[in-house]
Amino acid sequence: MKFPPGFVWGVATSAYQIEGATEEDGRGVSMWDTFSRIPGRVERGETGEVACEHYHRYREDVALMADLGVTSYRFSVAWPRVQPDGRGGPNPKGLDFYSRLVDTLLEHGIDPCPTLYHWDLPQPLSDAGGWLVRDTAHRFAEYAAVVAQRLGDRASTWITHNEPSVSAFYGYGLGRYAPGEMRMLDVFPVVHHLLLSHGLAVRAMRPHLRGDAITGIAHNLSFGRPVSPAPADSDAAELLTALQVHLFCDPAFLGGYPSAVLEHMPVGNAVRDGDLALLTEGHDFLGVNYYGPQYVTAALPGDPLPFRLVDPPEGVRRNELGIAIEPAGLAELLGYLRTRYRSALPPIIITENGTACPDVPAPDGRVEDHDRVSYMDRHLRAVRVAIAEGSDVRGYYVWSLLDNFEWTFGYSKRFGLVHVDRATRERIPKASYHWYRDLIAATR
Ligand code: GCO
Repeated sequence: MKFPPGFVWGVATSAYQIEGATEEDGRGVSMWDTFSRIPGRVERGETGEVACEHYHRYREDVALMADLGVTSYRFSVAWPRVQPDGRGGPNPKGLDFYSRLVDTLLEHGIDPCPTLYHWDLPQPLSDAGGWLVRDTAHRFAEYAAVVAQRLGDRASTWITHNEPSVSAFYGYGLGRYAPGEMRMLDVFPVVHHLLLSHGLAVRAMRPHLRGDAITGIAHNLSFGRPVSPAPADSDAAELLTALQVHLFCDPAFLGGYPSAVLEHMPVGNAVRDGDLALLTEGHDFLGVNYYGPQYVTAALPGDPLPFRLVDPPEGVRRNELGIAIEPAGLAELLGYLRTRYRSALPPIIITENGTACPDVPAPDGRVEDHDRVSYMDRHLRAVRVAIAEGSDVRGYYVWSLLDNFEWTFGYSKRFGLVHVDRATRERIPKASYHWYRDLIAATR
């Protein structure tokens, strides 16, 4: 497989999913610490308290990445480590950790790609209303400036938010993720404050960033797919696509919110004068997290949403989380973005792509995850197709380096290229790790 010169090969992780050490070195409490302790929220009552012990084993993990040959590492910074209360003077020990991590990466020739927010809002800010309140966007900008001040001399690719749509819909709409609110589609203020906070953060970070620094958001973008060709199902699928793609990308690339989507969401008075200009700022690239499409049918009477999320139909392959596996959907999505946003669309970085497999080690300790190899191979071929058709894709990050805390699934689902033993945290590279290493070596 050939890729454009300078193509970035990476792996991605997030703080709460791997770090552990949640009570060390002055880290504050995040809304995920709180949420995961509520009985029934996470399988087997698991939490991120220990996770992969990455906070203490980061050198070993960077060595694994160096062997793998990745050119970049996408990690997230835990806001509560940097500002335990979500505001005010920084906690030096928290910042030191990320500074050491960045230095270690650079020693191995790996570019650090920090993400500032992967869902772990400091608890005091969540208690004060979280992303429902505008003040959180200003607090985020202040936090972003603190991190940029410390890491901005060494990191050049910056992501503010990971998947604002998951923050909004899973966190505040469906109650599946922290903070667990069930407002259904009544989450427009959350969406707006998240997107607004990107513009505010980029403005606050700029003075501290290197001249060659680029900034963007990682959105999870996927299509709604109708389970049947019936018009009501197609309409439902179109609405879901609009909620996932248009609602989050139109403000940046078309200069405003999609009015058809807003008919389904109470807008209130969240948008103030000057906000729309801020929404278009700081998009040097678009981060695309792609796993697979979401199947839907028309809503039934009494449903809380204007569509019904359903499992993929018979015959569609799915991963351990039940997500449909459709590599061609990635090329289709990239084409859709080209057509919808034309010259306003910046270069794209695939900031996450990966799958969960059973991954049971054989008696000799090897993990032969051939399904993951096939998943990555087919998705990278889809990226090639999109590039040939005109997409400007600059890089690809596998989700994830390590088996980790998979949110409400706890540790029961494995996404890693590296197997992590749940009792000893011993790391064992899987077959997919070796495959990815060979691929990177062959393409460089
Ligand atoms: C996401 C998150 C990851 C998940 C992954 C698998 O993109 O949803 O970045 O934290 O672990 O997506 O569900």
